[in-house]
Amino acid sequence: MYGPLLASLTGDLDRKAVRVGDPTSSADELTRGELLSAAAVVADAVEGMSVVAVDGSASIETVVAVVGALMAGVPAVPVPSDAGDSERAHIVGDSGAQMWLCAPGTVADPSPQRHEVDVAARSDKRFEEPDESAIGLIVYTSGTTGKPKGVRLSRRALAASIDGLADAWEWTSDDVLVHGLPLFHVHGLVLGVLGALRVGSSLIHTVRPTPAAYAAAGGTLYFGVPTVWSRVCDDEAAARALSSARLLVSGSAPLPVPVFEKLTALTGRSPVERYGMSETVITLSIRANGERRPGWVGLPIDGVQTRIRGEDGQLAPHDGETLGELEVSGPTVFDGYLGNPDATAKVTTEDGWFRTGDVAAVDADGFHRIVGRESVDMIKSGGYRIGAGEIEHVLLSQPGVREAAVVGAPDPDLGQRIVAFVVGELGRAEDLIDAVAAELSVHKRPREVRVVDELPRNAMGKVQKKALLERI
Ligand code: MCA
Ligand code: AMP
Repeated sequence: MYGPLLASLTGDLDRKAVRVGDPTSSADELTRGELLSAAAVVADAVEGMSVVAVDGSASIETVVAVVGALMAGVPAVPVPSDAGDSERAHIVGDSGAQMWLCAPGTVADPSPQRHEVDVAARSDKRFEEPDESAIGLIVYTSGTTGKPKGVRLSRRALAASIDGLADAWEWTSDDVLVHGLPLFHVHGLVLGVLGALRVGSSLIHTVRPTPAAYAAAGGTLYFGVPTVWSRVCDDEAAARALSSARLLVSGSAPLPVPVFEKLTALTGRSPVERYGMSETVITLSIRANGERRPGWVGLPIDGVQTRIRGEDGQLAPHDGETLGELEVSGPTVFDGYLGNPDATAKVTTEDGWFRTGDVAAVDADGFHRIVGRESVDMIKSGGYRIGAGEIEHVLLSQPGVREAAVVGAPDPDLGQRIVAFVVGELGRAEDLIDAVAAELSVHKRPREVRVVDELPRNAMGKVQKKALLERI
């Protein structure tokens, strides 16, 4: 029904497909034809494998690697480029990846075997795309407790999400997409790379999502997380340079209303907000030709249905006021957590809808407002989803730490900032921060460690995180 995922790569082969690099300096570039031929070499190397890991560094090799795996029909697992030892080992081990795909000299892990992507290599071998029900990507994401889980995304879910956004945003091959988001999550990789390749618009990846790089890139369509847009607003010259863009899109976390307003004032463009999740790829968006209401994330994309369920377990009315957990159904929903049917069952209703864990209201016109997460243990910092439990686990394994509790404190730059409360005999707080960066990933590190005599607990002995948040 959705056709080959990357069909537009095979037409107009001399057209620019992707450029990765700071726009103010030299960059790596590939036309569609070059990308297709370089990716065919990767596809040849991985053909027949069951899963491959891709180093998710912001590089053109990552693009070639993911396209190559998709061409060969082998599910790709993007691995965070800043992942520490345990997180990398967990992702590679849990997914059963049989090969690393990476840029030359970037991955030192002894296993599995490594294929270094050569962007200058060419092959004219062509591959038949598998059925759309085949898994295209497995993206690892955090829960409230435990290690990250592998989210199995079918090629159908990827295609339906991109097509839904193309429809909502009037996104065409005439657009030039610009962003500098990480290439190991849905936002940067699925929407930001596969989206451009499927729609046929050329992509400029700025490596880092800095205001200066965005201003210099000269695109028509820009993606950012709220932290990026807030930083753009702090650099007024850069913000004004975006006035000629067609759409400025924000997602991955709530866009604060003051940032919406300032960006509108500086660029003359109201940002378009959209809402998604690793497990649902993309669910809701403001439409390019529709109302842009600050604090609201718009309507379901084509083919997707939503509903909200109140605390009483009943479906809640769409009156713009009543809050409930958002549930989603449609072709964009994932195919379950890899090897974890219990976790999949917990987020699936009896009639097969996905429970997002986000609290929302829907108005009579179908417009959605995301109010927050049901659990305080799911933190969004700089647009990254981080589970309090995984950080607490690492902190508790450090010498001298007897108790640990992690919260997401409100932060003007990051949305939420990770603050760790610890009880014990401790040396330097920085050692705990470094331990989390080295074991999990740099973006999961606490920004602050507070040593306390005891943690507030209720009668059952459970840590009262709301009381900790009140102390900040
Ligand atoms: C500092 N650094 C450290 C340490 N302290 N490194 C190791 N150990 C330490 N203790 C250094 C790092 O080396 C790195 O340096 C730098 O700090 C990174 O700092 P950080 O503060 O993390 O970077 P930032 O610039 O503040 O990052 C802000 C950001 C980033 C750019 C907005 O958070 C970001 O890229 N967010 C996007 C997240 C995202 O795409 N989420 C999508 C998931 P150096 O700079 O030298 O390397 S959501 C999703 O996919 C759904 C579907 C959706 O809706 O979109
Ligand atoms: P992830 O799994 O990393 O993709 O994170 C998904 C989560 O990001 C969602 O469950 C929401 O909590 C949050 N999120 C994504 N987009 C938005 C948005 N536009 N507004 C509010 N929250 C968002």
